[in-house]
Amino acid sequence: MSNKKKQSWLLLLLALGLALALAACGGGNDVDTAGDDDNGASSAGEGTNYQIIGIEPGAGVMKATERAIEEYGLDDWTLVESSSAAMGAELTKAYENEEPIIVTGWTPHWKFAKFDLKYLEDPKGVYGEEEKIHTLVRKGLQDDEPNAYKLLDQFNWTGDDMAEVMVLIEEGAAPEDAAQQWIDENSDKVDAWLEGVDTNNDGVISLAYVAWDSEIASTNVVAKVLESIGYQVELVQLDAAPMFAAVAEGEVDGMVAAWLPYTHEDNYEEYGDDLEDLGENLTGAKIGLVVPSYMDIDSIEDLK
Ligand code: PBE
Repeated sequence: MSNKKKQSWLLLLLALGLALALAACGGGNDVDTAGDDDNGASSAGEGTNYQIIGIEPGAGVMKATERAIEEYGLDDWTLVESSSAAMGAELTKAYENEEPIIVTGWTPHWKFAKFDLKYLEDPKGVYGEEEKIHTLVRKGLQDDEPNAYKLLDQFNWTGDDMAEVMVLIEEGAAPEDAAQQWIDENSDKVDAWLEGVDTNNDGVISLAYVAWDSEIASTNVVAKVLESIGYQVELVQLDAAPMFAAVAEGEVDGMVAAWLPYTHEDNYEEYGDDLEDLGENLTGAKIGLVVPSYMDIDSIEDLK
């Protein structure tokens, strides 16, 4: 090798070494939005007071989170009971201030349209996999109200459809107005649900739901369509288990809010034999722990 060549090799090595040294120092200066120290895991705990912001007790995602705390050994952490609306408000406040927060989350949900968020990886599979939302009706509905039954059976849409209604509500629309707007803008889909359905009815149909943002959206859309074919509709707001019980006991006609096979597995096991499952109305749903993307943790295991 010529001297000149040797020199340029040396220079290259020096430059490489300098770059590596700089990178090593620079790491510590990164803005750590998840907390004060460099370790994303413990800083997430300190930044959030070791609290996971939950929703209504009885929701499947709450039960799954209690299991996650146990299975991942998150002894320092507490799951805070709250409501879906309060969880959304806390997430919004934290996000606007770029503060760390961990919530029990699910898709479809307006929060993913509004914020840059991520699910924490769940290597133990505590939260299950892809969920489907099913329509369940009371036994005997088909004989009593064949047109309501047929519409409920034919109701199906996508996660994006549902999220559109949720975003309208989040932005201030009354649920029934958001539902009507979506129906007006998606008449092709609604027409398909009404195929072969006689539109001249005069009965009363009652639907049970829980005040989860996703179910407020779907239940109001179905209610509006039922009204458009002559029914009077009663919406009955309950908790998760009583919602299943109400359909199984025939106290209400149906619900469009059963997340299966994981989220409501225990409710379905308890009440499934006493009701009629009309199958899925939405696929690709999901539950889990959700954090803003600016937090530097990626897995539930990082919380330990
Ligand atoms: N959710 C919304 C419910 C199902 C629909 C995910 C909050 C639950 O966890 O039971």
